[in-house]
Amino acid sequence: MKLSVTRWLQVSSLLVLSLGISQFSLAAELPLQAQSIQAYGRDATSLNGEWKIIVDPYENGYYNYRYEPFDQQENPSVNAFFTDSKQKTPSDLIEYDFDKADTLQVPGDWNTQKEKLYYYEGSVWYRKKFDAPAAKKTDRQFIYFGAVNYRADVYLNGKKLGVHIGGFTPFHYEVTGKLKPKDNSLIIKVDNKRHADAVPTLNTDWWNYGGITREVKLFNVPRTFIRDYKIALTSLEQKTVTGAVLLDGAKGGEKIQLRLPELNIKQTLTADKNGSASFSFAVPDAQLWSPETPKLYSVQISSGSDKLTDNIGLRTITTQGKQLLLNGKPLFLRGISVHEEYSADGGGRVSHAKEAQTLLGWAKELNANFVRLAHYPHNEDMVRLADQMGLLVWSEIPVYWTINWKNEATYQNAEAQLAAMIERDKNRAAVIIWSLANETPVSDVRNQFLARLAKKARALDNTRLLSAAMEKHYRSDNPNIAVVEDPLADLVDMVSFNQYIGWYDGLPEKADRVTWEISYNKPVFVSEFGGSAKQGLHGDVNQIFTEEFQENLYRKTLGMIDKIDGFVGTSPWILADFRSPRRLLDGIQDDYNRKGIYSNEGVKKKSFFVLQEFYKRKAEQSKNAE
Ligand code: GCB
Repeated sequence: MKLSVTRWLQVSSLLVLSLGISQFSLAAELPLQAQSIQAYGRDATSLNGEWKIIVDPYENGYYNYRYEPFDQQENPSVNAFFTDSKQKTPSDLIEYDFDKADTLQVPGDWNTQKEKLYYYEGSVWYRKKFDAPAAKKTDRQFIYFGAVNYRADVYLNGKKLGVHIGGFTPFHYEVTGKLKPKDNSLIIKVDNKRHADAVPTLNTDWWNYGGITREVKLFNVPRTFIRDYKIALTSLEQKTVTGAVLLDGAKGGEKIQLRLPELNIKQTLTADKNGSASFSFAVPDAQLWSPETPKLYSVQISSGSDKLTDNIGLRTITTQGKQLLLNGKPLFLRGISVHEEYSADGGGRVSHAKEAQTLLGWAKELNANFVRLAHYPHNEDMVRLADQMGLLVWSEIPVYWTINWKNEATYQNAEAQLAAMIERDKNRAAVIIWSLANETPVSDVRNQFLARLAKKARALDNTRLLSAAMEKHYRSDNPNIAVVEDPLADLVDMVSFNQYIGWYDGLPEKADRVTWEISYNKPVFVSEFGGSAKQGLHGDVNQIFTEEFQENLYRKTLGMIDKIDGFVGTSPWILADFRSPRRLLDGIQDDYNRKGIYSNEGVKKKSFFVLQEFYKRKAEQSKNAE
């Protein structure tokens, strides 16, 4: 994909012409919950901390005994948990009491906070009581959730705000006029049951951590506020920065100030009747963002009494034939795949920035310049830290293995997750690749599903590359020639595939014999390879699960993939051991996928040093080529 400002403007103006709206109005097509709101930099009241919880496997607080949802009845029973009822007289029959209930920390998964919830898949009710923060009469209020896995039914003061589906993306509700000065009751039924039609589906190789896994906050904004903005370097040759700001509550004509002080940019924009204003300016002296110099510029946007600030990197990512180009220069991705799990000391899902920092620090030690954030959008801290630390990012949605391709609701769900991921992270220079799917079996319905998703992704963001982790097969006339051939490869910018020669496919020696035929004129990326080792278990190179076996597998695989024509990098599987219900071998796995080059406690295995050395060499080669 070649990118230029003309192309970007063409797409925007095409939309303006055909839909009569600005590029930002695209979001209006999405379900409300997926509409973007930039909340990271806002002053907010945190609703994190201790929440009351009731574990409710039969969803007794949700359904009556005829299995009808309480929240769809005109006069819901006091035994509907969202009513948060208390006895008024001693004879009242109320069969729950949040005040007497147990507690959990938010953000956090429930599985690792309470032993009895380790394997739990079902509903847990969460309740937080809070006083409304001081606000002006004209202010509007929003409640924002970083992520809840998987379904959240949200109630405020006995009224339903909505339902959100999808465990890894943010959502929010406007609660203007719905808050009381004191003692508000925010109740969420969190349900992490797996479903065949869901995204992800029933079968995954990671732990299904339930709970309010990311932050919850409440913020005030003026009646007309800065809802969203997009800013990117769209022409390397002209050093043009292009973007737009979207005001919510605008009538048109409002002024918006945009500043990048370090670059002496000071612009006054005027919102159109949809609240949107676009801009474009040249930054001839800007230092471009790269892993070696992750320069971020402060961006200040203000309108009326509203103000937002961010730190933004400027760079381009393009391809030319089989080359990947960052700021026009060939790029080799020294990567590692990462799950959003920090399970040292018994923990689980990453819930705080310091854990994200630890994981990314481990990647830096490896000489990595790239992380594949598998297999779902990670928390915003992770991506923002990558921006600061100089780690390029592959971000993906949990369209994993055997999604129900035929179901329109499954498609809509995947699309909403894709849109929410793109909308949240579209201003992060570190993110260079949106990935659509992982190891999905080729079929017509799957191809159509993913083609729709690809189209959507390009409509939402044409400044980044698309990819997907595909699979290989062997040529029928020669078992030593591996081929990547998938209609999906035509839709993406970088041909990526996972392969496990030496683990699920023969012994590591097999890598000495296999050669690769990949006939697309696109960069080639090996999105996974690896094998398991229990840290501290030593033996012969042919003894499975030893560090020596894994080390040898890394040596052999790196030797093999380095010869692939168009090879632009790899993200071996995986940074650290992570929990999976599919890994049941006692004494070795103990609920962990052991393919980490670090143990889950952060101890390096022998394979780490093989990869570290390989990346050191690659970094030197890249430097010498400049
Ligand atoms: C894969 C999957 C990844 C698994 C890994 C494994 O191909 O993409 O999610 O965890 O293999 O360890 O089997």
